[in-house]
Amino acid sequence: MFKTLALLALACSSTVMSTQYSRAIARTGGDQVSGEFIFYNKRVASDSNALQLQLDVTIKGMVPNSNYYYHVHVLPVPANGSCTATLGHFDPTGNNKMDGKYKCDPKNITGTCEYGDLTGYEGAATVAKAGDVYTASYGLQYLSLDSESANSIIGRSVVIHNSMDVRISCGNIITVTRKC
Ligand SMILES: [Cu+2]
Repeated sequence: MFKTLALLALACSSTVMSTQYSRAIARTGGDQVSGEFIFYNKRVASDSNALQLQLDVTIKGMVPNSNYYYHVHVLPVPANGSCTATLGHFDPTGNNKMDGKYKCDPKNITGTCEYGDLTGYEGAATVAKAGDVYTASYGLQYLSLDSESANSIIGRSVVIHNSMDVRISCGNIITVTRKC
């Protein structure tokens, strides 16, 4: 314990290593499939004032060779655990006109994608064999952990859908702020 604190203090006092992260975690439960989604701000090395949101994804219990999709949904999961009650995907720019023609083009995220459609621009989650754990890690420049931002994911949820588009796992985005 003492050692951990000492290390933390050392890291925080350093001006080279910026360790002032702000993070949020969504743990999604379900009968078979479960996920962990860690969102965290990372300082951009070239600009000490700039923060970039990152996401680390871990999903367990997936059927092999089947596509799974996950998104940030508008509302949190209510106490009864209903994934349906989270409404649709978080879409702050209204790129999905709900006309049945929605298609997220990863080359034009700002013009075509719901910002909450994470697998829309990063690709579906899939595993090759039973027991494999899916992991992915990438930047999320269009979403924010700043509650003042129009693109804020605070107070929302993450939902995993199976290949039949059934919502099988969901959980709330819980903020964990770390400051030096
Ligand atoms: Cu979804």
